Amino acid sequence: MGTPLEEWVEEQARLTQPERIYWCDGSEEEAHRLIEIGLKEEKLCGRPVFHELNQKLWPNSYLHRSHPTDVARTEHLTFVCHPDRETAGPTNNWMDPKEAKELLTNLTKGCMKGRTMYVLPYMMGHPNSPYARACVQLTDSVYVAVSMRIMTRMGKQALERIGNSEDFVRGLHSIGDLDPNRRFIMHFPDENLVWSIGSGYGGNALLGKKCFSLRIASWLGYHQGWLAEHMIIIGIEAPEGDITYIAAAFPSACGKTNLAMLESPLTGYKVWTLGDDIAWLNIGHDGRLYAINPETGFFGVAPGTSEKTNPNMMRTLKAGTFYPTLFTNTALNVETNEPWWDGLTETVPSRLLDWQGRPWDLSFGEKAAHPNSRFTVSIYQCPTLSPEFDNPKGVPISAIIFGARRSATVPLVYESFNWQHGVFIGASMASETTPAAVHQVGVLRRDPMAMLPFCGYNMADYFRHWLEMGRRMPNPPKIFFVNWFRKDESGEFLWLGFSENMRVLKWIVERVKGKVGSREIPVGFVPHLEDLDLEGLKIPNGHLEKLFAVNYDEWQTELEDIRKFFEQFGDRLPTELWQEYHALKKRLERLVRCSM
Ligand code: SAT
Ligand code: MN
Repeated sequence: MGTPLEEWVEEQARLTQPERIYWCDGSEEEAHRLIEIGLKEEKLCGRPVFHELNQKLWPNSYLHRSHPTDVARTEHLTFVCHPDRETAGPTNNWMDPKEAKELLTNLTKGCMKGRTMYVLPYMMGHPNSPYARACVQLTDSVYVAVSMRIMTRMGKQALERIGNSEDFVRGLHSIGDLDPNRRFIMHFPDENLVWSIGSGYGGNALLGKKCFSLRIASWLGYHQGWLAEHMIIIGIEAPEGDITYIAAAFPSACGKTNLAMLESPLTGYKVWTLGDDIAWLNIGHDGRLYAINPETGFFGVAPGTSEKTNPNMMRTLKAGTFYPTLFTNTALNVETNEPWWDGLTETVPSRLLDWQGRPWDLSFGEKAAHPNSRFTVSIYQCPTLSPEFDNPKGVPISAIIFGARRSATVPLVYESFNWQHGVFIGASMASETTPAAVHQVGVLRRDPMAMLPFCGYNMADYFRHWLEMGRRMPNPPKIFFVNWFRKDESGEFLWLGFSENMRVLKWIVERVKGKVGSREIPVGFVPHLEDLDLEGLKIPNGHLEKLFAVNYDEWQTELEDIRKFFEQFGDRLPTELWQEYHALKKRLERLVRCSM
């Protein structure tokens, strides 16, 4: 008899029938070996899994091209398999666990024939952290194995932690035949199990990420009194030297990574990076909210990343040493053997291969790099990495920011009146969709707390859990909302965005410290314009007013849409959210009466 882990691996091997089983130890030698396998042995769509990039300019960097249908998360193929549909809620795809397992078993039978099964033991969170979890993923993709070593703490420590116990999170992954009709990402929250077949794409295949650290972990957090959130974690150092920690939730591909690594244009301010995607939030003994980032890497959107927009990410990407850096579905500059994407350089290189490896020119009508092309890179290479990153306790959070991509309606920044109102703001938020998932891009959809695709249970219960968390904290973090994306009538962005977002962060920090006042408008508290540090900026006349304008008609449409969204939860929706809804409605009505 082996350990529960060994037995589980054997059982999965009997089902998937790999030619060999490779237990990964997370060492550097092994990383080289895995890259070699990807360069020379393992193939995807008839070509090697990795292409070696210019090692002088991009040390330890490799390009990976995915199957052309496998370029983003597939929300319609993602299921949360609770025993009953109600627990999954109206916003998740649901399948009965027994039925789901039957379906998956059929698809998985013999799927690794002739292939290698990689056994990846890894920790989400620092091994010394009381909040960390030990996990094991099985996969037949060397690309996934290398990615997981970048994104998680992989190797011996996880194995030691698991030892003889049954207590580890299980992930079974196979790229299958990459047929989108046989692609499923299934979660079994009560068993700490994720089963994913038919995709090698990040969010579908790196099972420690969205699948475990958000969908399953949110369910664990619901029962255990903590939160698993789609949030960046940053520390903002003020000129006095003190650091304010902030967690901020934005939907995928709305600039989380850029915000997490922002280079401050304001003298004396510095942003420290702790995470760009996922935060686990626990209430500490002192009653404050502490955040850890369970990951150790960035899986970021390449297009738009440049020396101008995110110099710290460019440094991170070029610092490959101990960990390799992967580029997925970017274009390739044939002359220099470098990765390329829109925005990287001012001029388009003369000879490019597109993301599928085809010679590209402007007449193609499609971008050379896929709009959701990505890099996978270790956080330890980030020059702004916070010295607190490996602190097992995490960092105390003073402010929570929700943010979305809204071309109209929503102000640049506002603060909630209190925790309950802040939960309403998060629960009712909406954002224009991006290429991070397979769906129509640019459509407005409700995306509460940026968790719509990632909450592993009924969102009505999730909102109640948020309200409850607030009640347990004597001084909960202040809650803010930001929108960098508001446009004027001609479709031009009203705000500069990128590093200039620091000016908004500064106001938020000063609010937290009680250093500045605010002005009440129907949706919340906004800055007195003179409190926003805009020194050195040339903002066209009238733009600031437009950034904070509250348009009654637009908010009526907004209220209507929120009502419809809330109604689908029926009686399960906490009454507090309806109270906040009606209070907002009243405040907006008062606004029209006053202006009449
Ligand atoms: O889900 S991924 O991790 O692939 C990226 C995202 O959409 O946030
Ligand atoms: Mn994300």
